[in-house]
Amino acid sequence: MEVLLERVINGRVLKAVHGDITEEGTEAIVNAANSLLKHGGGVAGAIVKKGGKVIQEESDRIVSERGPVPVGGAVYTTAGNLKAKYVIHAVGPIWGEGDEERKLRSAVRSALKLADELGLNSIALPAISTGIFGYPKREGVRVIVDEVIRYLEENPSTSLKKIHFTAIDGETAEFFKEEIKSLT
Ligand code: AR6
Repeated sequence: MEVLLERVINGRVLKAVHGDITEEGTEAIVNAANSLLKHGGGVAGAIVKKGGKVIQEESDRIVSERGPVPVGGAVYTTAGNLKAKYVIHAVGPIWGEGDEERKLRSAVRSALKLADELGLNSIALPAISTGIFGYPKREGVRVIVDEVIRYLEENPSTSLKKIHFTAIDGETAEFFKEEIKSLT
């Protein structure tokens, strides 16, 4: 885990982190999930592999009780063996399905809202949709960081004090760094 950049914006600490999100010590980590919460590859696969099958079991229960999670929505489970207390499963769009930016913004916002409802102090987000779901990386990162900033501006009483943008691949981590650096 390497912190590439750290900045304080509006009293909130934002960090660009190069590393595995399953190693994060934040209270919640966000998963880049699909609507059925079938955690296959990418971030989702890593979370279930390291966190244990309880995460998939809780996810299955949620979908069987409430139905699929809509694109742009988020739900949470416990985090099994991970350091985090919660996994917030956010469903981003698949590139090509249409209206992708709005849906990606909505997925980010849904995750932050849930974190607030849980009263959490810290959260780590991956570059939702920019892996298996094919959202162009540079653009996806811009949208994710921008939506977090908007959320913080619109919700000054948020419990969130620390937000990590965590990417396992160097290129995406650099994009997060550049985006945070460019914030005014
Ligand atoms: N830590 C941090 N970042 C990671 C990690 C990790 N352990 N693993 C991958 N990334 P993806 P999506 C980066 O594919 O595009 C799954 O099958 C990766 O390099 O995890 O939203 C789900 O079940 C990329 O930049 O998410 C869904 O079906 C970013 O995280 C589908 O994939 C997101 O990549 C979701 O696809």
